[in-house]
Amino acid sequence: MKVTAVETLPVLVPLAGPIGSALGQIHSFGCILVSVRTDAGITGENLIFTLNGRRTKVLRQMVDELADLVVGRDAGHIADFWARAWKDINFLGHKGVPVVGISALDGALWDVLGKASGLPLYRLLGGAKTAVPAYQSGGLWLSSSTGELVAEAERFIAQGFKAMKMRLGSPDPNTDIMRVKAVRDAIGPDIKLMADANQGLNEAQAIRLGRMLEPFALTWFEEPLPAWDLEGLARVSAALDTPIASGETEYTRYGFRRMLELRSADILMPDLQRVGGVSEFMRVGHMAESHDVPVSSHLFPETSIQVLGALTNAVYLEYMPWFSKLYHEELAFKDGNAMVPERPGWGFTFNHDYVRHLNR
Ligand code: SMN
Ligand code: MG
Repeated sequence: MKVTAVETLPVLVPLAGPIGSALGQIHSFGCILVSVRTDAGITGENLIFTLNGRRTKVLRQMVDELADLVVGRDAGHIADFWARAWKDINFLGHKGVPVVGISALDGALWDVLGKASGLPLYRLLGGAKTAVPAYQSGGLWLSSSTGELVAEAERFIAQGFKAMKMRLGSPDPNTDIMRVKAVRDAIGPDIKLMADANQGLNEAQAIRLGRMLEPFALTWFEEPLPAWDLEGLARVSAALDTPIASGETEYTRYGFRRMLELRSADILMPDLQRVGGVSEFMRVGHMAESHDVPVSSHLFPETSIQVLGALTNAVYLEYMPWFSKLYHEELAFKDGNAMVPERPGWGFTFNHDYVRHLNR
């Protein structure tokens, strides 16, 4: 089966209302829908994006410019594509947009393989579990008042979630603590709670806030420091009892290898579009396994669930509803777990009736 074409379609996916995090305000997502077509009539799909549609065009250009590495080639030679692409991007660099381009094509090729074999990716990748604990991440933003946080947390429990994540980054750390306390008091001790600082702190602030957070039994304290400060992150991890989760802004096996060597984090959370696609997520997942380090996912719940379903050390799926309308299918949940789809490939296909109505 040969690849015949790569198509890229830009769409702007709106949010119902703006939300706030330490990364700034978010009102929409500039998405590139990627389709890899083959001479067997099978099409593999994938999605990459930037916040608020800013600089999304460079992502599209990157995928388009990598297309010549797959067109005319065997669609099943994914590792070969990856290795050739890695060499090819050397001049631009092995992080950032070039890696996002590789991720996009890698994931679409895996989707082709799954559809061609009639198997969901988690089975093709080895098959570890049929359900993954999920946490609701689509709320508890910095832009919500404490009252809104409590109401939202209660709504998440009513939806069936047994874990949820809130954002940190109030100008006064005491405000963060007051907000965490309000949510913990509302959800009780049995619901898991994570908190994400989105790289907004320095080392001293992170250790101080982390110590103040210890009584609230967080499942993890996420991205306390800027993504590049892996040594500082290791010191924060060592100073706190609360587990540190990080890695959503890290690239490839080389970035995660360094995190593992330094013991930067207790939980790694690769992002499918930054890590290097399905191939590299699995390499990182297995490398983490060899260090007895658990992994979670970052965004992209519809696709990430297939890689988590193939890793015995996968602990949580981040559930974020941002892109759910782009697909025909919906994630299914049971007892707070997301069920790994048994449909071929990703098990999720773009709904072009919806996509058609979105702005470009
Ligand atoms: C996050 C990522 C991207 C945009 C907003 C918030 C956050 C998360 O870091 O982990 O979901
Ligand atoms: Mg995060």
